[in-house]
Amino acid sequence: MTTAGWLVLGFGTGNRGTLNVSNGTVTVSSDLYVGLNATGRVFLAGGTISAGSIHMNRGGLVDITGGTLIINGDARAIIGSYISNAWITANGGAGTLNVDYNTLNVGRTTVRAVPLAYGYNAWAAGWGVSIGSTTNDYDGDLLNNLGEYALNGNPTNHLDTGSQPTLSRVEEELFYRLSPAQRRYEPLLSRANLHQPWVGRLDQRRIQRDWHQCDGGGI
Ligand SMILES: [Ca+2]
Ligand SMILES: [Ca+2]
Repeated sequence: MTTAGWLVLGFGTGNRGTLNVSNGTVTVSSDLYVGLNATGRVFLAGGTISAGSIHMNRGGLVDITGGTLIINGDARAIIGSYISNAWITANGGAGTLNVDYNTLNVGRTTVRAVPLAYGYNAWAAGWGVSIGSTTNDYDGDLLNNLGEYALNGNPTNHLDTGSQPTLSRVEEELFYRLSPAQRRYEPLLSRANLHQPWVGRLDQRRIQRDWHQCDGGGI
């Protein structure tokens, strides 16, 4: 999408303009107004928004989870003030933004969200104490750190072992309960899918007689 001039989100009183960008390029040849006199929202998840300049007011929000926002010239001061106002955020306010001028794009200001840290090491580093390796049980609740990580537990609180998975059988299907909060259930095993590869190691005859009697390799 390219505009020859302005792009205004939230132009007049009562207006509400939202721009969602997940790929491709949005080019605003001159000024990008986000919340000029009303509510303007930009959600940048991927791709590029390129503008001559950016102007925001109280009703404006630019939330960046991916992709790149590029503004002509050195816009670090105005971008910095918008970040201070929480008008430009990363990951809904949970992340941080990287702003550079003249490095990633010559003569232009580039704004990107710093990728959120993920994985065991990032998770383990966030408890204020050294909880140790994946096999350590720091809080002594008989669930090791990797188990706490997998089940959304608290590795420093022995009363919190996260969301424990449960298995339940409904007629011919065995269900693995992933998250009580989400109420999501995934069919794990049924007569209809006994021939799928991961079930192949199970003794189907015994499964059909008693769900609990199986050699278990597939589960
Ligand atoms: Ca533990
Ligand atoms: Ca725990």
